[in-house]
Amino acid sequence: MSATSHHLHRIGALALACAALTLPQWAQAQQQVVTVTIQNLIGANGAAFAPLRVGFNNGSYDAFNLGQAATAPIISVAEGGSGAAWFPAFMAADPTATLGTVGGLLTPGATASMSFTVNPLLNPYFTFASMIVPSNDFFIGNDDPMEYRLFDAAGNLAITSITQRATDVWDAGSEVFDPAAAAFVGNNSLRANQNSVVAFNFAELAGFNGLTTGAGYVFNSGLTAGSEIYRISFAVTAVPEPGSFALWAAGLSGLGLFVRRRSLNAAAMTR
Ligand SMILES: [Ca+2]
Ligand SMILES: [Ca+2]
Repeated sequence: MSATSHHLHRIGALALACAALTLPQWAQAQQQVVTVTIQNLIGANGAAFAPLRVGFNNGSYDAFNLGQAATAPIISVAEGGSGAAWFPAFMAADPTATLGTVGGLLTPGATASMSFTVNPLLNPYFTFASMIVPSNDFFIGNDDPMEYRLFDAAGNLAITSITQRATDVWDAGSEVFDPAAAAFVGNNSLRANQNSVVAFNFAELAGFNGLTTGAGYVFNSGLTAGSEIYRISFAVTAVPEPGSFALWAAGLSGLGLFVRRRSLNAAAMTR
């Protein structure tokens, strides 16, 4: 070993020792693989749902409030089922959140699943949003970003499922009710600004009854206030780890991989 490489080796060992001393709490947490399963509980010929946009997060991103004008990111979900504005806004507010999408168009009775690797201490909260299809600007989602604390303080799964009912359906208040202008069943260029606020509303879905949906069936809302419409279920398996120090050391040499995975995640989000 030359004097120079010996010196570098010493610096490297020192850096690792310092890193171990300053190891942040989140880096010590056991990563969990969370499998999210979604089910459309609505009866045949009822509403479908756009892909579910999800975020495992620190509870800081709040896209909408009951009785207030919807933000642009939640409008993009509610009017078009898109995550193209929601994901960047979420990431800007909470840069270490784990974000993604579950499923495609979820027709009545259908299910879909997706798995995410989540740090339960860094991102204990779960936020979701999905457009109801057909609708002008109806969606499901959590108003309070801290409503669903998926993991407790010890990192254990605290919620196994979330069930949404007809009374949980939101009207974003951004687009006037008009089946002829609704995305996927009408001419989207005809839509008109509603200039209202976020409110509960499932009754207007019956206004689509008799229309042929994009999925090819004749729509019949069939909902009453107590109808269960959607379930999100969670199951976890721990990611095997060789010990937190080894993980941290591997992390130092894997920063390039981390950056590459972040860009892959970003690519996945914009689908
Ligand atoms: Ca809110
Ligand atoms: Ca509306």
